[in-house]
Amino acid sequence: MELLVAGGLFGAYALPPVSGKDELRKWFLDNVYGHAPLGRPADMAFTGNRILFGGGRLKVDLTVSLPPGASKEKPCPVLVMGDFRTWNNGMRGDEKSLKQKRQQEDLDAHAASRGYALIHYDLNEAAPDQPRRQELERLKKQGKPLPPCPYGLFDIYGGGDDRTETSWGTIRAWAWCHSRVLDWIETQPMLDAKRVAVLGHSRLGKTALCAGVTDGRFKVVYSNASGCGGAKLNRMPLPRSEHIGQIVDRFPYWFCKRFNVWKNRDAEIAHDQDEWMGLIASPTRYLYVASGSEDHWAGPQGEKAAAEGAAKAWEALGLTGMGGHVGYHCHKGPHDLGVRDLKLFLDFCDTRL
Ligand code: GTR
Repeated sequence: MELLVAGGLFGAYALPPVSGKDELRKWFLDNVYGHAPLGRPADMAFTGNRILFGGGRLKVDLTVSLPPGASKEKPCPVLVMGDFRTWNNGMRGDEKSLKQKRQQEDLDAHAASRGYALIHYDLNEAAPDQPRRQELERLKKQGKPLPPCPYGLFDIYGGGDDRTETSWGTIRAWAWCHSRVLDWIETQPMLDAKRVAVLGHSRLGKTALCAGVTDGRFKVVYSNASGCGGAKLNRMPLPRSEHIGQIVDRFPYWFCKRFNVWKNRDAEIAHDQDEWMGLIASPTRYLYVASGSEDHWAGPQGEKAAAEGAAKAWEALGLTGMGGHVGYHCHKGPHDLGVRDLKLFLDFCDTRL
């Protein structure tokens, strides 16, 4: 068959289209995000709101905001997200970082006022938002001794220097870490581990989708302005939006190496992001997608069309897609996740989570 021929239509490494849920998930992990090398690690431990990996060599601290009146008798639903400190490779004292911090605090307060716990954390602690070499240079410049795992989870579980074509990229590693947060939630009596939503904005929206597809314990999955590699259709011609070539050139470490095969071939990619999100479909699970009307880089039309495409996976199960198991809104304005978005998302969750 033509698609299997090395160097043929789909290139030497790209895998041909597949059918079947497991095969499809594998296709996306092989071609786009890479595979996590393990599930729940034996060397993980919890202490307070801290997750320790590799026998304590790496720590991830969770910020937990609880709604008033949360108790063991009435455990509350939970929202998990990577927080805005992930931008710029961590918080700095500059105005942009401070604005992101305030934005996160507003989200925490709104979630609490609606009866939801919100857990967020700096994903740089799990895997720095930088290529390895740059991260090491950054740390060396600080003049302090290097931490035990300067490149986070990759230094403990592999896939850094020894990266293969299909090793996990940073988005997959972050999504894996969201699953470990869910492991932690399962130990917390005030939190209802059966009612957990995973969400995120932009690169963290791509991450939320990856967590939702790879871990069926997340009941609701919300991508906000995730664009290319997230909720946007690659095949839809949207000249002002980000394309695969641009994202792999700027952020090669977010994806597996093999994603390069699809560079400048967006229109012919074997499977598109509606199929990726459709993998979340089940009678008990829900998808929510949001965009910004002026966010041309993320491609709002491509995100809406992908949500509609994904909704067909629920319809195939005899369920209502859009407006039922799948929600969508587009705020007027730019690339952003604000209280106005969280409000609409929680309206969706109130009757589903
Ligand atoms: C952009 C990138 C996008 C997007 C965004 C973000 O520079 O091109 O894919 O995810 O960053 O995370 O803010």
